[in-house]
Amino acid sequence: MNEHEILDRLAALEIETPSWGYGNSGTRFHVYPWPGAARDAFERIADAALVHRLTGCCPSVAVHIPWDAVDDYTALGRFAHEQGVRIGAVNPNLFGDDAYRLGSVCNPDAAVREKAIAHCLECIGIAEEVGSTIISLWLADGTSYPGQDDLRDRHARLVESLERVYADLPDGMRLLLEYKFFEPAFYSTDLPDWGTAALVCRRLGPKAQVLVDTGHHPQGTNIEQIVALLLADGLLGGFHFNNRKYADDDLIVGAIDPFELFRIMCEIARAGDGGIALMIDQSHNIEGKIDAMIQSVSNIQTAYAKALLVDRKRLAEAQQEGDVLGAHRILVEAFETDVRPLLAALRERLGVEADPVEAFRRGGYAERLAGERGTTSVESAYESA
Ligand code: RM4
Ligand code: MN
Ligand code: MN
Repeated sequence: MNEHEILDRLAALEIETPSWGYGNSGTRFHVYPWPGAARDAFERIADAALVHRLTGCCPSVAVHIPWDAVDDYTALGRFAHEQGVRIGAVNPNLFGDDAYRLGSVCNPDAAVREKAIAHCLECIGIAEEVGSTIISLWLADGTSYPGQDDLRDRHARLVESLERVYADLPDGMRLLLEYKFFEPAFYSTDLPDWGTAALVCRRLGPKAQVLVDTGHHPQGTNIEQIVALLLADGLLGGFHFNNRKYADDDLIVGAIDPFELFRIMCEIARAGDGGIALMIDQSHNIEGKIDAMIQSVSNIQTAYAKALLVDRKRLAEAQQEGDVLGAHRILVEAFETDVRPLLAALRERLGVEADPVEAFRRGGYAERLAGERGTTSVESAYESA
């Protein structure tokens, strides 16, 4: 690929940001309020729009319902549009309600399952209203003790419930199923891994695809291989970027392991553009929200630029010849390339500043937002919504 083609591919990269990344969040120990953090759905969308203005590549924002619930979704969609962004994935929240103690769509109580299904159907309606084509589902369902519930029955309830949701999807809308191996359940999780998610998607049909989140795997998992296999089977619907050291830490993308991010982007780059909903799913507990988000965007672009630089022809030859070290060196050569000039050229083309994090920091945005919104104390991670 020549530099022009690489720039075209880079310019086509779109990264969604999550509304919940702009509000206060914390650990289960404490939430430290951030001055100027967004307080409602409109402010969260406004912050996402600011990230888009500074980066030129984040034109959509994911919403979580009911965290982002409003009376008038058409107005919310219009507000996003006026701000220069659109509403992306609609995420039904199936864990933030007392009824879900034993699960949502897998709950042994049929009435709770009905409630969960009804919420998903409501979210499909919201997605239609705001012009979104993605319902993104992560379940907190699982059990914490052996014997607590029947594992096969739970799986059957899962499929049965999701079949109802799937049947309601209008043409052009996709259902993304996000798996996670543990937490909040600690013994079994109903959608624990990509294989289970893929099996369920196969049962549902072509509008259901798997969503991979970096932090949702056991230590040492080869995430890029999962991405590669799902792509090969047309089953990768979305990817949530973040970074982790221990579990689902939701740290700034590429902060801990930029080489892993590069390896994942190599698979995404190989697949070509389009089709995969790429989103940042991180939460900021001790750092500012907006510059952390921009840093993540920038780290993804860096990794993608390096991935596009991989000399695929030479790599394929080395692989074919069985040149183990040679092939490895070709990959690492791309990773070690300084892509800052390339990104500067990209940003010039996108009409944004060469260093968007610096542009945010120097632009007085944080001070203005802190002045307008003040500092809101919150009691728990999700009460900011
Ligand atoms: C989950 C998962 C989902 C996100 C929630 C807030 O761990 O990553 O994508 O919607 O957190
Ligand atoms: Mn996620
Ligand atoms: Mn997560």
